[in-house]
Amino acid sequence: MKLYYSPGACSMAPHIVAREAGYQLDLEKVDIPSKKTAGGEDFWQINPKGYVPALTLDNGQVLTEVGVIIQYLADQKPESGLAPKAGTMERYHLMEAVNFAATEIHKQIGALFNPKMTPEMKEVQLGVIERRFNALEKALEGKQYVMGEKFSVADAYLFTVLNWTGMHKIDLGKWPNIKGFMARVAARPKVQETLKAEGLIK
Ligand SMILES: N[C@@H](CCC(=O)N[C@@H](CS)C(=O)NCC(=O)O)C(=O)O
Repeated sequence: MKLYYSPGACSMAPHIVAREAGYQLDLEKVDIPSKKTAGGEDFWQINPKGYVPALTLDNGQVLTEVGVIIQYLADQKPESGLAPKAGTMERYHLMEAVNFAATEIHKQIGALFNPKMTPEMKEVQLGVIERRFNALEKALEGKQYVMGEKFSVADAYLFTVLNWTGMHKIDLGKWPNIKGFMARVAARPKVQETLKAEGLIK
């Protein structure tokens, strides 16, 4: 299997999950602006949507969308305990957290990367983000991770996209549960390995 990624982008979520689950993944870096891979491939041919992540399977199929790839990786290695069994109520709660990460955190913080965003729009966007963070702060109350005591694929996704707050000077000090969550996830050995492999830390 090969994961097409860009350092620190949302593709870091499947990268973390792969390491946590014990996969030996091939990694291929993508230059997002030029849509060229480090190996010289045209990334449009891999993922016609033009964005990372993309996972190529050993049978040649390509899987895209962070929320789907992370659940696929967990389901192929159920012993990793990174996602509850499909069909259980717990699994629906995991999917709820993954969907929240995708649409309410990933895409809301992601919008701030748009260089054409005006200061007025940025203010509106920061207001939306603040409301989503308030909700997440409550959801994390008294918990180690979003599903409770156990680390799951949803935590890998949330950690990855919340990690962008630093770049946008959003101070997490206002949300102590989120800040504590970030420190806990960052301290996990496989997360440290991932951050190093992507060149984000030494
Ligand atoms: N819906 C997609 C969004 C992926 C996405 O936003 N990827 C960003 C990096 S975090 C990207 O590659 N953007 C480049 C582009 O859209 O051209 C998913 O969940 O995988």
